[in-house]
Amino acid sequence: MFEKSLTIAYSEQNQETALQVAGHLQAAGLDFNLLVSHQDTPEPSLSERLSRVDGNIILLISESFLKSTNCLFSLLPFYNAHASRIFSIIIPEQGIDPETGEPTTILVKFERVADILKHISYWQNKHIDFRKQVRLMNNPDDEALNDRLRMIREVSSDIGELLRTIKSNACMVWDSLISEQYGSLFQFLDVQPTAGFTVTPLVAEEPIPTANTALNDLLSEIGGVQIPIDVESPAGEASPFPERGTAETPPIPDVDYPVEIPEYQTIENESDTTITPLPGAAWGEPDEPTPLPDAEPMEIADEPVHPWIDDDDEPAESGEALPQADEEHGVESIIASAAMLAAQGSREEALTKLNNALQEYPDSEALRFHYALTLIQQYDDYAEAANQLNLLLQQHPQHPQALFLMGEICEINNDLIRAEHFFQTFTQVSPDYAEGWFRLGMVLLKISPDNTARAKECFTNTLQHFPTHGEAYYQLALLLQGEGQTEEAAQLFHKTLNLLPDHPFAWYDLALLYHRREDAEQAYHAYQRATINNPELKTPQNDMAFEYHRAARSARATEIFEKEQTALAELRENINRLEALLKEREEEIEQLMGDKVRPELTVLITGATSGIGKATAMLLAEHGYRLILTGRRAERLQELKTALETNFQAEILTLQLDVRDASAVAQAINNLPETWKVIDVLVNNAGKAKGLSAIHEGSLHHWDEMIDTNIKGLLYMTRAVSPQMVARRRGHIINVGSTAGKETYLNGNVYAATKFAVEALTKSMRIDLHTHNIRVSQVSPGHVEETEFALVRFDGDENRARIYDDFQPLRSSDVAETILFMINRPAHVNIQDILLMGTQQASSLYIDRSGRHG
Ligand code: NDP
Ligand code: 8X3
Repeated sequence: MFEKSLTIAYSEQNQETALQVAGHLQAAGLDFNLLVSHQDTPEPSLSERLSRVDGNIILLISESFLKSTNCLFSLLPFYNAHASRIFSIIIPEQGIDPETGEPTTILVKFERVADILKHISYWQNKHIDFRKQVRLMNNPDDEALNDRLRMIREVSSDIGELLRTIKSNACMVWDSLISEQYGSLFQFLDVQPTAGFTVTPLVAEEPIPTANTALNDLLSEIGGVQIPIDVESPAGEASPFPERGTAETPPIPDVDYPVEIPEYQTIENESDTTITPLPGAAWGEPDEPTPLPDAEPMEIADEPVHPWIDDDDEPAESGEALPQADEEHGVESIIASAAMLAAQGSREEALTKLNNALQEYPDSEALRFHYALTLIQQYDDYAEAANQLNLLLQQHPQHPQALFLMGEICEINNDLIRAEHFFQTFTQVSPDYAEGWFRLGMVLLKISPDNTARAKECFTNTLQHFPTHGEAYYQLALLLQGEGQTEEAAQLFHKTLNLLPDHPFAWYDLALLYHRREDAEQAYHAYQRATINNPELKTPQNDMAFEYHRAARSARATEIFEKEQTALAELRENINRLEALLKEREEEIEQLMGDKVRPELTVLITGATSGIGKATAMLLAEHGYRLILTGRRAERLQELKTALETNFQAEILTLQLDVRDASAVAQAINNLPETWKVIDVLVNNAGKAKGLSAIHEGSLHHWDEMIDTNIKGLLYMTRAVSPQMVARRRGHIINVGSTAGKETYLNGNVYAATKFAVEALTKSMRIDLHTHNIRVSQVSPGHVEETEFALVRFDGDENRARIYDDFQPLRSSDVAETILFMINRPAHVNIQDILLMGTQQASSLYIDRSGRHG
């Protein structure tokens, strides 16, 4: 029987699924609590409520969950702090297909960069729009609103990282979990279900993608081979999901619209970027409302969601043709088995397999592309993926998939000029692919919000190739609105709403347009639809402004009319500021993206509890690196972690570790939490001198301690960390040597021998690893103060340790800066060794001890 507490947390829209999961777990004999988060109630966020519960947590992740501020606020730090007790289940939910407007089952995806970008963009828009609301209300001191804004802002900046975190921790799609009878969950919880526990696999009209079907979707998108899926045959029982198109879909309230929706006329001549005013664009009479056309079943163009979908399994447009059928077959099966390995969680093996195959078939486009894709999907390693795609594009400059993916990577890195270049080239290579035009348009707007002509052309081209692209209509509508072409903008907002009937911002923009025209009745209807689809748009001030007609019928009509007039005047004034706010939106996005271009490299430093290691940790934290700090003194590690988190908001993991213990080292590295497994830089710093005796008088104990720490400790760490660097073809090892590794001095014997060994190992490692794209460097300082080096050498004798009183040696921060310099050189530069001493030190033997000239 399960004894620990367990909590199932979910968004209120997923009540029904939560109860089904609960039923299953109850049948398995588990005890648990249900914790529901309401979307728009001013209640504490889900993470705050979860922080008060003990034990394991099951998160039910759905589209609604990922759109709820209460569910997501502060979830990322909570997840990072409690990853080991969180199991996420991706659950389906009923929603509306944005393209067809039909009810459908929605399953959240965040496998691909594009999927993650969609969520980032949703939250960025939400943030901007909410901010717009707050400004419109002209009430800067409203604490509740400002709090809400702050929450949305934080979610908008965390969402990408949160999705990556969920993906890389314990997480499963619900129907896969059921197919395997919740095995992974029970294993995670470390419980046995009651004897005879069994759950009937889900039966749906169309299978909801499982991990494997999702993988096959991906493979078919990229033209790869399919992996056989072990599907359980349907048991013939009723599906636990509501049927598509039933009452589960919230009814869309009918709102009458006075505007005839004319057909959008696509622009034939590509150079003509103006939108011709369309016939029938007159504003309708409120008294004779014309119904908003139903979302007719649209002819949906056969538009693939990503450019690497390959309908007919033909080679990609770039003309990929493997020299021989045998080789093609070999490459395909390698890609398939690497994908299988990745799906089973063996991502290192998958990457190694692709990497080895690349040595054999260096010219295979498919291999290199899959290698880049795997680096992104499994390791979030955008930098190396970009290197690989660059190589691919050097050989095949028109490879469409590589161009598109490079565009996405550059956009994520806020390198908008290059993103424009790649999407632009992509549209030349694949001019019929609508999404390429759309993405190019969005990037152009980000680069230059005022220069709208080219963006308009792009959105127009999008619609020529994919006439049901609702977002393209919306973007065009915004551009026209910005130019004062309100009639045309209104038509395009309507067109957007024909395709995306739940688009809250199209409704809201329409409401504002009606408001400007003082058409309060229509404004009110549009406002209603906006708030149904995004309740955060509903505010008391907006209510008052938009509800004029209703209020006019009431007894207090005059009073409210006056207030309304004031509100209207304020609203009009604020609408005039909209242009300026939209500009700020770009700055906001830039700022958000700017945060993401912090180095995001993970550096492991041994011996970080004092001296050079500690100074390096402080400097790197200040520069935004993620740090794994090790040493034997746990208390010091904790103090340092707290200080770095507080002062620099750094991400820190500490490992109490004695580098002399080979099995402890291996275990610590193998058991790193999932989000810390990728180590980009290893700084082998832990080391010491013990004693200063002639060789015939030395302490065997001291000799062992120096050899075990300085040589063997460095070797154990390197052996544990370097294989993943080799697999990823990326990494940097920096060994802390010494001037004592260059020349010996009186009684320095064994310490010098260990540092000579470090130098030999540095050179040797470099020879072994340079063909794997790994940098190996050494820093060789002379005397360094602000360390415990001398105190340790003389067994805590403070008098003997006063060796820096009569000259100015290096400071620990000098060595830290040298290490930072080595790390942040461009990828093609490896600093092999830096020998540095204080100005008053010429060599191990010559030191100007005439006083500190510092
Ligand atoms: P410190 O004594 O200040 O720092 C040494 C660090 O190594 C401490 O954090 C200590 O942490 C850690 N350490 C020692 N033994 C172990 C072990 N068995 N397992 C894990 N960590 C260990 O000296 P420095 O900062 O000066 O020394 C850092 C490196 O710089 C050494 O390799 C040293 O040889 C080298 N160096 C020093 C020079 C100097 O003049 N100071 C000059 C040239 C090179 P804990 O005790 O918590 O485990
Ligand atoms: C420390 C410098 O000169 O004390 O490596 O050996 S020295």
